[in-house]
Amino acid sequence: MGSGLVDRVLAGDVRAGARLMRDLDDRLPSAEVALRALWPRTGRALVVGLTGSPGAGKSSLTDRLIGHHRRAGRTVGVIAVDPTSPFSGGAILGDRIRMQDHATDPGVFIRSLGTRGHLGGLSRSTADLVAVMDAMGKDVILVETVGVGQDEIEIASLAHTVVVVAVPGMGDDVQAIKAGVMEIADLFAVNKADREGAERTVRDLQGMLELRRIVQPSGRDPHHGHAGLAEVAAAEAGAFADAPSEAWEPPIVRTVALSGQGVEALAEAIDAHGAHLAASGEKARRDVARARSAFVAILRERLLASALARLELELGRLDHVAERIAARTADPYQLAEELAARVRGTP
Ligand SMILES: Nc1nc2c(ncn2[C@@H]2O[C@H](COP(=O)(O)OP(=O)(O)OP(=O)(O)O)[C@@H](O)[C@H]2O)c(=O)[nH]1
Ligand SMILES: [Mg+2]
Repeated sequence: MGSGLVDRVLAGDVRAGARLMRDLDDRLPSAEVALRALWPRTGRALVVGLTGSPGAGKSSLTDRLIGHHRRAGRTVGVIAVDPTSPFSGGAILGDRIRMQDHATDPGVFIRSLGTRGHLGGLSRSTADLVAVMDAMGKDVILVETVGVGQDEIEIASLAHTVVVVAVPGMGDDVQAIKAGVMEIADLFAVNKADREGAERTVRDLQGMLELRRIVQPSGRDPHHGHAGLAEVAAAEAGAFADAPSEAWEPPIVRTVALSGQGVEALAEAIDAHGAHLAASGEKARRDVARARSAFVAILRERLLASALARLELELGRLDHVAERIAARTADPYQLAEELAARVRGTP
């Protein structure tokens, strides 16, 4: 493959992009080399994450948003993450069908991604796909993740803008929306607003946002968790010079993805958030936070792979070692420390 593939990806060649994604999925060393060559040419795309409970309408909204961006002349990449699926990098899931209208549009590139069994987890493999689509020249990358487990929180370290999709009738106490999800939301879409209970859902969300304001009176954006370090880095880069009032109030937009009602308002709110990011210096901060978590994910995968290889070499298969640990004939703390020391090169 070599540099030919890299050049074709940079030229936006769909088949080259798909090929590279497959190779990444198969963990081919050549794919990693290609990613390295692409890296300096990435960082241009705006990454928008959509998360929400299963069936909330994320794919339907994504489909509508694709239409919006295409009409505005922007190219779009879509990554539909299905953490329950073993398939990776292939466009085989139902989402593809839901976004069928755009399947033949060369300005739209859609991939589904399963993450089961990957050492680096969701963030690592999704970040790789984002990088490839970015290198392909996609202006906007929409990442759909089902709101289960940690994945929905992880989307915050991957996206510039996080849209949380809520639906009416999720229960009578403050929804099934967890505190962590409230914190990562830059915008709320109350989808299926054609259904009963939408106003109630909007009021619940308003109440939760009000609480959040009281808990965080400074209006500091809690996005990305590790604000401290990233903020320092952004400040050093001069991005934060004096932007004291960069507080962003997450808007709540009612949508009916089926009819398209409210989708323009949602798209405008997403654009407004993008403009806010740029004007406030927050974009630079989030870019640093994204780079940070991507780097840590790569590092974690690397170190873990080295440690496990070492383990196999010296102590036998992981399953066997686990059996010994379970039988209390081996000590997990001591084993882990010894392996870590060896990986560090300081036995
Ligand atoms: N009544 C109503 N139904 C909707 C609306 N939006 C989506 N749906 C329906 O809800 C179902 C789920 O929509 P999807 O777009 O697949 O939802 P999703 O969040 O992507 O689902 P998963 O990816 O499986 O978690 C489909 O049958 C849609 O037709 C809406 O605004 N109103
Ligand atoms: Mg979906």
